[in-house]
Amino acid sequence: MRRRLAMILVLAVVVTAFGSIAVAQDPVAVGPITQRILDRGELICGANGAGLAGFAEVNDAGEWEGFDVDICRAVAAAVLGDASKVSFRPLEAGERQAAIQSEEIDIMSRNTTWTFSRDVVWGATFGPTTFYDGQGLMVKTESGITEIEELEGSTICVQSGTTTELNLADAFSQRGLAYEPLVFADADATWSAYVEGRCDSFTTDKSGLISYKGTAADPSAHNILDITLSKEPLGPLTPQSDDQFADIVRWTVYTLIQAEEYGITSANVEEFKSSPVPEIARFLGQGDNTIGSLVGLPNDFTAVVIAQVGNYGEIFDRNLGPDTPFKLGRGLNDLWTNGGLLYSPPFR
Ligand SMILES: N[C@@H](CCC(=O)N[C@@H](CS)C(=O)NCC(=O)O)C(=O)O
Repeated sequence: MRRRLAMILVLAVVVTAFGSIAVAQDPVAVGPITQRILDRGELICGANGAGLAGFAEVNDAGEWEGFDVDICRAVAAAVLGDASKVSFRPLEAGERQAAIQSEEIDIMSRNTTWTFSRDVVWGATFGPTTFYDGQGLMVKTESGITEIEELEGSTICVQSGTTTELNLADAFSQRGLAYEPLVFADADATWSAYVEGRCDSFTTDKSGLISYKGTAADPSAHNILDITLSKEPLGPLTPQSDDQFADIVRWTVYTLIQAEEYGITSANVEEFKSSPVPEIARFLGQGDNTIGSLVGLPNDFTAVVIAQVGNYGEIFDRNLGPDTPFKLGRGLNDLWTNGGLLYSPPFR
């Protein structure tokens, strides 16, 4: 009797052990934010409310487009297999903290600077920087102003709820310069006040200045001073409640960067899928390689993202490159192999 009991016990242990092995081999469970996205069949992305040409705006066909928009589309392609399944929520600068904390959005991709206090106080998880920027100053060309020192005693239009407002105070006090800030809660009012001549200068991220200048009635009437007041690393962020979703966002951005480094584009990704190079087969989740399945996604999510949205360089060129009104150079936003700061950790 005892022996039989012992046998049953041993069997039970073995079954439990195998059972747990079987559980470990089951697909990885997804976290709460990813599950919400899968359930509603749509990613909710916080975007620039006023519209920032080149980064986020609604085009004539009523579709959102731009560099920041494409980052959300890439995440939708990774999670849902469809880059079009995104609903955009316009957010003014001062609405960002509440949007992250209430989790009314799954992700924010909205010219938002990664700072210490936003990271720890907002309860956000920042993904990799997608656009290395810095704050600039714009003046009317007719003013003849070329140096920040010439703005002593001037009025400067600036938006509240931004790093811009804080950096401006630092930059002028460091130089012992007096100025009068004219502060607005929304971007268009800030810009209009400057255009109407209520301010001598308009300040924001240089990407924002280039965007406004590019869409101004007469771009040559505005001059961006040759000075950078701050570091503005812009990128996507998510609520802190789902580490695994934050991983998905992080590695989706790295997918875009790594694809550019390998020369994999939306046009050639199909051919690359049969590449004999082990690290490329692994990156694209081909054969026995496990990539996406480790974060609960289709194993080849990288290939899906690249096919639907393109690599980082394609996204940059499409929205900001030589064929756009902005004609932005890559500068710091180039691959590390070209002297820029874009560097993906290895996919292994
Ligand atoms: N990168 C800065 C500034 C971002 C920002 O909000 N810039 C303004 C001026 S271009 C903007 O986009 N406003 C649009 C809006 O509030 O709807 C930050 O994260 O605070």
